[in-house]
Amino acid sequence: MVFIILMLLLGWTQSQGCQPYGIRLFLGHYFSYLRNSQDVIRIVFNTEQECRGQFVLELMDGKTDKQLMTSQITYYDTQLLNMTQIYEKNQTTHYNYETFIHTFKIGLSNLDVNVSTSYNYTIVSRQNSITSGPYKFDIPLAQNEQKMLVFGDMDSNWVQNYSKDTFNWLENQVKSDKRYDTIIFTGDMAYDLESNNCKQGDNWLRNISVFTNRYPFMAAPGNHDNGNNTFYDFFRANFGALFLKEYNTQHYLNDFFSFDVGMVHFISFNPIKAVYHNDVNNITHLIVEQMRNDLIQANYNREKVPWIIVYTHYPIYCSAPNSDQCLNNFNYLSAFEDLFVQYNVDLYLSGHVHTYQRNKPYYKNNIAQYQQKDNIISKYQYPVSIIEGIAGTDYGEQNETFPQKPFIEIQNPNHGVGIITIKNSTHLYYEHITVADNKVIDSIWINRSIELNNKSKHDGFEIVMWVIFSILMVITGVSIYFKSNQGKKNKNKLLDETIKMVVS
Ligand SMILES: *[C@@H]1O[C@H](CO)[C@@H](O)[C@H](O)[C@H]1NC(C)=O
Ligand SMILES: *[C@@H]1O[C@H](CO)[C@@H](O)[C@H](O)[C@H]1NC(C)=O
Ligand SMILES: *[C@@H]1O[C@H](CO)[C@@H](O)[C@H](O)[C@H]1NC(C)=O
Ligand SMILES: *[C@@H]1O[C@H](CO)[C@@H](O)[C@H](O)[C@H]1NC(C)=O
Ligand SMILES: *[C@@H]1O[C@H](CO)[C@@H](O)[C@H](O)[C@H]1NC(C)=O
Ligand SMILES: *[C@@H]1O[C@H](CO)[C@@H](O)[C@H](O)[C@H]1NC(C)=O
Ligand SMILES: *[C@@H]1O[C@H](CO)[C@@H](O)[C@H](O)[C@H]1NC(C)=O
Ligand SMILES: *[C@@H]1O[C@H](CO)[C@@H](O)[C@H](O)[C@H]1NC(C)=O
Ligand SMILES: *[C@@H]1O[C@H](CO)[C@@H](O)[C@H](O)[C@H]1NC(C)=O
Ligand SMILES: *[C@@H]1O[C@H](CO)[C@@H](O)[C@H](O)[C@H]1NC(C)=O
Ligand SMILES: *[C@@H]1O[C@H](CO)[C@@H](O)[C@H](O)[C@H]1NC(C)=O
Ligand SMILES: CC(=O)N[C@H]1CO[C@H](CO)[C@@H](O)[C@@H]1O
Repeated sequence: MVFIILMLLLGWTQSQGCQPYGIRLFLGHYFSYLRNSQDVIRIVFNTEQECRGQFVLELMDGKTDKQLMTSQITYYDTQLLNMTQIYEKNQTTHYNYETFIHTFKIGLSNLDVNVSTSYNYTIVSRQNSITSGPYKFDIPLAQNEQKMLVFGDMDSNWVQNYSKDTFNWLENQVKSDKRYDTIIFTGDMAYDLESNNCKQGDNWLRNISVFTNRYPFMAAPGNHDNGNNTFYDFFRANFGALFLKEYNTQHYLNDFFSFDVGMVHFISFNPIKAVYHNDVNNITHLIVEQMRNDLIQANYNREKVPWIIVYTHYPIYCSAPNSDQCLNNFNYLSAFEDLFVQYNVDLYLSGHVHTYQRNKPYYKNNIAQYQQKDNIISKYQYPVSIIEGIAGTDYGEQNETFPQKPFIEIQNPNHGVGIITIKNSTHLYYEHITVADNKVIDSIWINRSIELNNKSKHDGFEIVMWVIFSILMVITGVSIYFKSNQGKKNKNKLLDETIKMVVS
């Protein structure tokens, strides 16, 4: 009898411990410059116990309703985030928290985008009766129109229920099968991810699943995401989409990534050291160089991918009282500002200040040239900048209207989210919605029918880049030719390394 109860109990804890939670999608390296066709969509979830290797994904073609496959897809791994161990030797902070993160990557060999870009997926355990799903994802490939959600500064503390309307609004988007190609999250979640022995972050994962199991969640790191040791352990383990391992050094924590969604090249960067003025290890210039190289490539690709949108947690022009960053970010981030102008960035999105705020194009703390007719902005020399930091959080200022500044076009303190619609290669539509009443309270068209800054200005630099690139390609070609006898493994490695060199 006791034995049976024990067995039942064991069975119960095992199946509870293997219940997937925090199901979330990310865009894979197919969308970055690596263009890795083995890594198109990532499906990630957590379990309390290890449950290694015990899941399979069932994929259904959204159009034909046909089951495609039950397999391990192109990549399947289970990784332990052991916060107990990370802080084991820390004198001030101790954790007792472990979670297991399961990642599936789906490649193009498994998805025939010529047939459909909509798929249903179900997570199935091979060892007990657990299934989770069906959920749905869309592959963002459509060339005619893309839509992205933009929001940030959001928790799931239901003390004051400040994010509840946002959760409900997002849940409704999923229920009514609205298509968004991705979520651009402008940083700061859960307040904070590692608080309460990481329970805060763990609950957040469980909570956001209602919309992240449907829309890829591409998060910029915020200051509240950096953890007790400022190493972003929880953030990077759970949300580290498109980070490249080789850049993850002691001081430089993959503070940059970029990807293309349809007609937009998105760039996310983390200038936390610059804006808090404590870049003791001098890493900001590395991010500047990485962004410069990225923007050069993006501009070569501009005919295919005409829009460039930069997002981060930190605004350059904001108006929170007594805020060093609102006063000085145009100085701290001036090297980035220069790049935005030089390489014609169209839109700059951030969070951090808990508001919705749309700014006039500004540069070096001064009004930049642009034209506006009705709500159409054109001939802008500096990106339009928008703060989306009002998804709802118990932490910090609430429902506050900030002092008016000459750069502010409009601000609104009620909880809300932004929607980007890319109409075509010249027209982008941005709207901000307050989630409690689902009303559009601001909208703007961006017309990028601009003459790009005369390229010849940068020709010298670009020619040098091309020469380096060509030499690399020749070296790669020759090396591959000579090494091809040594087997496929070597070849792939070489190619990989070349790609890394070029991308860096
Ligand atoms: C996909 O899942 C949704 C529910 O999430 C369901 O309504 C739909 O019929 C499913 N489609 C296919 C092709 O399985
Ligand atoms: C996590 O780390 C702690 C401390 O080093 C260790 O006792 C524990 O066994 C680890 N957990 C797992 C699942 O490996
Ligand atoms: C994080 O560190 C601070 C001190 O820097 C400490 O006060 C706080 O209790 C720590 N948090 C946790 C969850 O241990
Ligand atoms: C889709 O079609 C294009 C041309 O129409 C072809 O080049 C490509 O290989 C096809 N993709 C797949 C996955 O079949
Ligand atoms: C928050 O929402 C929960 C669940 O709907 C409710 O029980 C609670 O009273 C709400 N709290 C506040 C402060 O409104
Ligand atoms: C220990 O935690 C404190 C904050 O509580 C942090 O400042 C320090 O960097 C941590 N040390 C290590 C080795 O993680
Ligand atoms: C940071 O690095 C850059 C580039 O190597 C160098 O020019 C600069 O002097 C360094 N700054 C500091 C404070 O070390
Ligand atoms: C914020 O203030 C506005 C008007 O002042 C009010 O309508 C709205 O309900 C408030 N929102 C919250 C979350 O308190
Ligand atoms: C792009 O979209 C805008 C707004 O819908 C429209 O006015 C314009 O004609 C379109 N341009 C092209 C080339 O289709
Ligand atoms: C967009 O800008 C171009 C160039 O300034 C102009 O010719 C065109 O009329 C504008 N289109 C709209 C819809 O504003
Ligand atoms: C760009 O620069 C070239 C060479 O310096 C010049 O001939 C051309 O007129 C310039 N074009 C524009 C649009 O300024
Ligand atoms: C929407 C949602 O699932 N909210 C949950 C967030 O997490 C807390 C703690 O687990 C729950 O109490 C909420 O119901």
